[in-house]
Amino acid sequence: MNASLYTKAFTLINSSKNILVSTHEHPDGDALASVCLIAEILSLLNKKYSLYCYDQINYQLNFLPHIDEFKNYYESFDFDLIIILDCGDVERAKLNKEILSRKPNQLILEIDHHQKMKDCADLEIRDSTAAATTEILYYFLKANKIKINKDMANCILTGILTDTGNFLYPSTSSETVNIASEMLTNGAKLPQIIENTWRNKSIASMKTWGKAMSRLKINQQYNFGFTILKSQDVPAEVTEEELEGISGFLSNLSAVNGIMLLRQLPDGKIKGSLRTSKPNVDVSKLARALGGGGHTKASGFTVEGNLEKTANGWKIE
Ligand SMILES: [Mn+2]
Repeated sequence: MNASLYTKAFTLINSSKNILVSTHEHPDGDALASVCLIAEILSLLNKKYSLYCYDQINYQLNFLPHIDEFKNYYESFDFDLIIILDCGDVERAKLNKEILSRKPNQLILEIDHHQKMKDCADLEIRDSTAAATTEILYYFLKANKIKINKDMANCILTGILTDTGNFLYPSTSSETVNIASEMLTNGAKLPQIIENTWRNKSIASMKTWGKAMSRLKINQQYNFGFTILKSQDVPAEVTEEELEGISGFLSNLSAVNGIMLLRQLPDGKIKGSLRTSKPNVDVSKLARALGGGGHTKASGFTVEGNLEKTANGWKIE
């Protein structure tokens, strides 16, 4: 990554007066930790800022700094800078159209590790080889000589651990592990992060995971694992966040090219999650062909339709 991009981004932040920071809908640990980290920097710079997320935050990440500042409405409309984190596409933040119509007096800065979908950012820092958006933010801090405090270290480690499934996914590089180690030295609390992001499953969610496991089938032609969850399989008390790890866990299946989880959403659409741990397989190609996106080893899509049982599996009708 070109270091001057990081300094350019910091100059942009420094010259802005009212900043909106946002991330994708249904935010995951990395998305929230990235926003909290930027909020920590902005508060140290005494900047006026707001944190926005389309969905309400029910993730158990109360140890992250500024997490209680998230709003799912706008307190102001005159932002001169919008920072979008962890989104392949600005649209995934689902910002109000009015918020985005203040050009030319408003700029968009995007920092992300997904593959680019389409974009309208004025300055983009994108590295699809990074394991987490917080990994990119680590380099941003270093390039701008910002001292990493305990709160920032917790944010960076949370993003890395949640987006790599605690270093299980192939996106984990030696840099990822080195950064995590440095964050521990800087005071990040590993046990607290693990308790709140991994050992946080309810009985209802474990049983839902079990349903997905018990339906697992292998498609012999593609040597691909498939399973489904119908909407009635998922009790109302099970959150999106609790369902998040299923596809990652399924990718532990040995000797397959990858896995696909199809899940019927309450609104009737079907969400597909693709994972692979094979070095030569790129599941994002399939996700993109189906209108989705993501990473080469972990990607997803959403399609209209219904899950119907067939003689030897399931199909989308
Ligand atoms: Mn991420």
